[in-house]
Amino acid sequence: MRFLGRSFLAVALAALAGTASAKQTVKIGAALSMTGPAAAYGANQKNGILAAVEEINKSGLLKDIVLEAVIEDDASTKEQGIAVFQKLINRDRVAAIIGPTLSNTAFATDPIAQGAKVPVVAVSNTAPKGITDIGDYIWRVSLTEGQVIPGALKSLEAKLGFKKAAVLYGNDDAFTKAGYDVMKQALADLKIQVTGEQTFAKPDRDYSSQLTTLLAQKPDVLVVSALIENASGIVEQARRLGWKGPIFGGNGFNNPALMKNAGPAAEGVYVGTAWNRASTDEANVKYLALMKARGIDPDQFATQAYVGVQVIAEAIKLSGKGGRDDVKAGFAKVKGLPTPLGKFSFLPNRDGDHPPAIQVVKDGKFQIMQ
Ligand code: 1QQ
Repeated sequence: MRFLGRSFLAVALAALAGTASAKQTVKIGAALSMTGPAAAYGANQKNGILAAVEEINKSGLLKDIVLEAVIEDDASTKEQGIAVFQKLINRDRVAAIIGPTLSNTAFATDPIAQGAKVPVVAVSNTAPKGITDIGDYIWRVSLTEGQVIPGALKSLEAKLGFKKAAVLYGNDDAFTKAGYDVMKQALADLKIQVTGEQTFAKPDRDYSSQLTTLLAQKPDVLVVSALIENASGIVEQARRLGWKGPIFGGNGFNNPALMKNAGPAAEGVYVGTAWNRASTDEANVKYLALMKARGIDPDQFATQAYVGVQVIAEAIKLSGKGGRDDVKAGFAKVKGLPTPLGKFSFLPNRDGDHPPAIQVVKDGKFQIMQ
């Protein structure tokens, strides 16, 4: 009897194990800049992805489908980005790829995914032109500089009343150049006079000659398109040269490394952002609590990466299956999804659509401008 009881238990356990193995694992790849000049973004993006995957698996949203994140380092370079995409596509056979971190890398990697019919979700590429144009497998959660900067500069001009702007931008990166194009057009549309323009390159660490020239032309605002490693140094050196006025940065500035590296010099830096961290929407409040419980103080990049996973999960839910074409078909059906970025939908060109905001560095922290 006792023996029988035991074997009954064994059968019951085996049946349970059988149920467990009926679960299907769907892999989501991510190509993130964990090293190189964009490493400060990648670390935050990884936090967002891991939190979302765990949360979705726990919620039972996808019933028998379990998500698994496969995160690789794109090293902030095109070459490593390509190698990582090939691995995720051919070896890991992921259902979708989040990333790569930089637009500069995406222009090289995304054609590979498009060719292999693997959906990509850009969560931090903001170069307006050319990303989703790569093809119908390329989708984007991150708002472009074109969706954020003109409105942000308009609100700031209304608040601060500037008439003359000096512009500094990186000329060796697809994002910093595209951001500059948007800034230039937005300033022209607002009839703000550009007193001068200067450039730098990613390896540069001394911007004093460019800044000295720009500041001598007596602008009212300094407008900068830079990745974070350059942004912090530019802000710090501008203040050291005596600039007390406002600094307006593009998306590259949306990183707490700005305050960490530039310290008090970062006070009064304004940045257009895709994430209103102060939003009292239920999805944002829940997200903030979740990240707090994980010991993470999220930034915009963590939040966009979190939403990237949410969007993929929603697409799988809407398709009922987790194959590559199921995910792609599901994206087209995502409408008004509640996310920490606000209600999220895709536009007909596969770019993301949700409300932007403006943040300013105050008391060592990003604060949403009301
Ligand atoms: C891009 C960006 C960077 C600031 C992202 C990390 O927006 O490369 O498009």
